[in-house]
Amino acid sequence: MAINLEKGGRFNLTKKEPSLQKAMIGLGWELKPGVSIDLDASVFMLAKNGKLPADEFFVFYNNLNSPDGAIKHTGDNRTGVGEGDDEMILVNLSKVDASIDEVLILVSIHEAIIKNHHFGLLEEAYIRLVNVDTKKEIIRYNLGNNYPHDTEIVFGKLKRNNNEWVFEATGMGSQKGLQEYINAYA
Ligand SMILES: [Ca+2]
Ligand SMILES: [Ca+2]
Repeated sequence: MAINLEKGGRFNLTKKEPSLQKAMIGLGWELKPGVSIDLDASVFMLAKNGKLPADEFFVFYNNLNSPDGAIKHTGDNRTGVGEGDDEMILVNLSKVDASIDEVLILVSIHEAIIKNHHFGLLEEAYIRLVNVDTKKEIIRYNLGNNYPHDTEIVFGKLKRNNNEWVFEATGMGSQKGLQEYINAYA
């Protein structure tokens, strides 16, 4: 059984899943009837100063691999149609560059402002973390209906704590757009 995290909940992966090397972070969403929304998962790999060491450490649908080989985005899903994971990010924890302190996972809505789209139009959305080697689902965080007007959400973070990796279910919504995050972290 996976651990269900609540907003703000933390899970020490290194302590509780010591065998974990390769993780699959899956994002799934379902839409209310008659709605078509394109959600995009992006990853910001941040150094201690809270910035990207280089632009390439921003992994998204146009840059599918991080330079250290630790993060692989499996590609853009435009509709979210179907059950299960709609966008997936593969993380190899042992390859994360030593300068990286935090791996932040943001989910944003493509062309949200133009199309007047927001997370309130989603039936449900979740993030889950699976051990690739054992196929075991370790943690799951269901977003719930707490973001009716938001256009992007910091879903979760992997934080390096000395030599341990801790997953945090951040659940921080905003309405500023993906570009503002890029500006802040670049
Ligand atoms: Ca997408
Ligand atoms: Ca779906």
